[in-house]
Amino acid sequence: MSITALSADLSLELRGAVAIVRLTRAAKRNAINDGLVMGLRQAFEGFGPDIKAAVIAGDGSHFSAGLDLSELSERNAVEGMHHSRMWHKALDAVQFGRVPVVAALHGAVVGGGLELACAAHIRVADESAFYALPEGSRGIFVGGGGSVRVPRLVGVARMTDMMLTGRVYNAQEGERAGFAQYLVPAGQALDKALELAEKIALNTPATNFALTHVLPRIAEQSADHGLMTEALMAAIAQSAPEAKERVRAFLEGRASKVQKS
Ligand code: 1HE
Repeated sequence: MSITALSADLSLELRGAVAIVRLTRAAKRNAINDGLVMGLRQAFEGFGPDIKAAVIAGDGSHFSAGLDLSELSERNAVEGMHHSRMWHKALDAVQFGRVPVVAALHGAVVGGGLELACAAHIRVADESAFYALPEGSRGIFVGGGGSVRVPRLVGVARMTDMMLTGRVYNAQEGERAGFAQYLVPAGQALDKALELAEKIALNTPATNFALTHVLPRIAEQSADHGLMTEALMAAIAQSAPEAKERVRAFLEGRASKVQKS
């Protein structure tokens, strides 16, 4: 186990094949400034083949208060577009990097913090979590990919309502709406996220690639193209020696059965 401070506001901890990326700017509620955006991109682009899954979490009492509003004031329109594109590249590095990412959520998951959470592949929230898009009331719009990722998770109508009215979803409502896939007691999000990441790290690389890179593309394709992409990916995955060994292990009674939960 080793923890490296990537900057004053971001750390990387390696636990076997799982990397934990933590926002460490608790005094500012993990508000995301430009340095943090660039640090996140570097962290997620920097994983080598030994890392098989990642967890993203926030120190202190909130996951993230979103964009650091103190950096917003002096930007003109063109700079604003570059700024948004910088977020897009960083959050694409989270979503389309080498490994599946599990977000461990607690407290405020708002604005750009929610956009970051939505770039992960699985979200685990504890009972303190709440979700909002205060951009609406601040007179701005999402700029970190929220208009693409949030509706895919919870639908256009919910996002529109959140931004028009400032509606806040609590942890239970957020899980029902689809923000989080797991809801756990307060203080347990990181442990649960790690448990899931350790499981994910044992999947074959082809399976994890298919789920993080191919499935979201299939979801954007026409049914005809999607089925063709699925056939290609299925053939690649099943031809891998690890896949053949796993199937053989099941047939020979050496692998676990699917258990009722
Ligand atoms: C901040 C930020 C921030 C806190 N930028 N400094 N996001 C928002 O509109 C959410 C704004 N924040 C909040 O509503 C609240 O801070 C929280 C609900 C998240 C937490 O409340 P609380 O009572 O625990 O903390 P606090 O006392 O409000 O804040 C503690 C410090 O963090 C304080 O600074 P201090 O020097 O006075 O101690 C706050 O100013 C600072 N702080 N949030 C800068 N966001 C890619 S586009 C995305 C667009 C957006 O994300 S817009 C939504 C921005």
